[in-house]
Amino acid sequence: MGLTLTEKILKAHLVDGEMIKGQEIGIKIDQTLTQDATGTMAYLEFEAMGVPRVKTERSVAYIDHNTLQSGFENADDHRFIGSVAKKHGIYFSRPGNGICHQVHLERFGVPGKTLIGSDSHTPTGGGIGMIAIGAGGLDVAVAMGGGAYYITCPKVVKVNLTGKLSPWVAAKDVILEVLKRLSVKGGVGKVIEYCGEGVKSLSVPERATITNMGAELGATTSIFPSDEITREFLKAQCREEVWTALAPDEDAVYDETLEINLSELEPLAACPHSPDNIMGISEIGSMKIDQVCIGSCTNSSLLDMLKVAHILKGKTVHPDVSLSIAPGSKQVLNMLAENGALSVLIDAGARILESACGPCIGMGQSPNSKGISLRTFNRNFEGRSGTKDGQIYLVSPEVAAASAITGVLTDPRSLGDMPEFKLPEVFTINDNMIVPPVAEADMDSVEILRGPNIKPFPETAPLMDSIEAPCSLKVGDNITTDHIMPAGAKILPLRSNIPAISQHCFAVCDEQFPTRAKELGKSIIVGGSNYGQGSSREHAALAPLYLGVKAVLVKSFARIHRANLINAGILPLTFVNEADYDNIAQGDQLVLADVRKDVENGKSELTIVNKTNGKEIPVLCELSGRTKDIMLAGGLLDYTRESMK
Ligand code: MIC
Ligand code: SF4
Repeated sequence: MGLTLTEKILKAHLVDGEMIKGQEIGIKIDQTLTQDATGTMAYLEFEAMGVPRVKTERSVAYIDHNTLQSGFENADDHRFIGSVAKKHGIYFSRPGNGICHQVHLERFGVPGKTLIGSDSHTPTGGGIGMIAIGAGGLDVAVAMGGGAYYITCPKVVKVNLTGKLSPWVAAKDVILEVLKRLSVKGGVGKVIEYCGEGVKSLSVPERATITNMGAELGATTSIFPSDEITREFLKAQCREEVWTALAPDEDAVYDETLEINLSELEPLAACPHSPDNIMGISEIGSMKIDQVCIGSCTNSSLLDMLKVAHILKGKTVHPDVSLSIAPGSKQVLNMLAENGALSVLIDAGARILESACGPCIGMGQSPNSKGISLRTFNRNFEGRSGTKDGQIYLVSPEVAAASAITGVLTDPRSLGDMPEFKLPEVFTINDNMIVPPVAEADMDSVEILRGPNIKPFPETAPLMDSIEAPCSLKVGDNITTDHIMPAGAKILPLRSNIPAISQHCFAVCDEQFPTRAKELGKSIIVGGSNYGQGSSREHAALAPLYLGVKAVLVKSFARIHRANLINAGILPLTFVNEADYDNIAQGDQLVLADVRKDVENGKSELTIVNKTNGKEIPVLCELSGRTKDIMLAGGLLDYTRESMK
């Protein structure tokens, strides 16, 4: 029986377990990446493990998220990460060099290699045939130390692409179509593999847009084959030597298949407040807009920017619209400057932002009250833009640019003929903002620079014998990590200070939660399905840990967040009968008797007694050998320390 491309790469990296779908496997990790908002914590964890030099083939630390320096905190974090990188064998991409995923694709990614990153959009690397997965900071720290990375052996979904995109229809519309069909939880436990004739018509940046936003499906990752188009891209980046041809076997067997005829697609938008709330641009109609933001790791490549410049050429941004543009990397910005496209953008009235995440993570450019904002980004969760009642629509750069001129949502197909946009034969290469680490022999000469905002990892404790605690919070379905641990310009500077950032935990849902949870001492959170979707931020587990949360009981979890809870020593539980969700109210006193003994014995069906209403609620506690030991030890850090003894 032939193998899918996913299975081939996973098999070649398998170091623990068997390739049986649904079972836990450990894979060797070739490359890691971190960004600054998750990086400080990841490097504190790496330091705590006591490994002197990273054991991966390539590890890179990027500064791209917290680049708004309205106080000393972010700048201190940058210095800390830079010094750790220099000492421990990690390449350091300085602020200004670009968004981690864009730069990694350009300068470091290698087809067929495994990459984990402390950012959920790490699957961007799937655009050149990598198995690239988003993970919590602790998992990345362990991988840097040479440890395996554990995932559930995924099902593989084939997306069979046929036809060719029509003029002004974009790669963004492909992934929005997949989201429309599969929803934000449709990818959980799966890898999305793109195949078929249509693949050949998509350039690497287009493929990367699709794999990047596969994160919004909840998928483990997404991947394209590595073919001649991949070779041309790497050659243009002067890295042809890392190319290898990679494809699934002819007779590969897939768990599911999705057919997409590219020729039939039309421009789409993800409407507020979920990336799977999809409508056609023509269906929404010519809605008046207030803001347009172009950029983010989904749509900030040179190709995207050239299309935008073509549309804006000789025009002026509509008087009622604010247009911001953040090119994805220094390479992109530099090439726009060299070929004159930058002055086209400036001429049209675009507000040019530095090459960083910026508005995507609420670092500036929050829209006006009730403002309608078109963004080429990947997430439109409520409040993420920094304006609680902002109405965010996710669209392609083509739709964004066309609408910025007219002031209303505009179908770019009304622009007439589309010229052919081609990638350059050679990109402008200048890696002067990537600092290599010092040689191992010199590492003692590097001083680690710590700022006063950098506080240690919160205290952990081994799993308790029994948990008797009230339900401190009850929430509904599709709770994102942006609900649990909001980001934005005001809160992000606290990422290295768990006691301080915890004060904002669940601020979007219930501002009283942090005080209440702290007063209760220990508590349990109850939620609906797809709990913890979205980002990889382990702060969404570390803040509840600090606030005394011992267990989270939900209908279902998103992958990375569940792993982060286990890594933080918080018990992840699911309802056996979803209807029991109604049998718990906020404030009810819950008892999970003898839980430590049950976990030790590998018992997965446990019972929670609701002492307030007398109901007995069966719950699942699905932990494998390794995750069981992590829970018993009180989290991954304690487990790793113990296993290193
Ligand atoms: C995001 O897009 O939500 C982020 C900010 O990049 C996060 C990481 C973080 O919270 O630091 C992600 O996607 O993992
Ligand atoms: Fe940065 Fe936004 Fe991409 Fe997250 S989704 S890495 S915040 S650009």
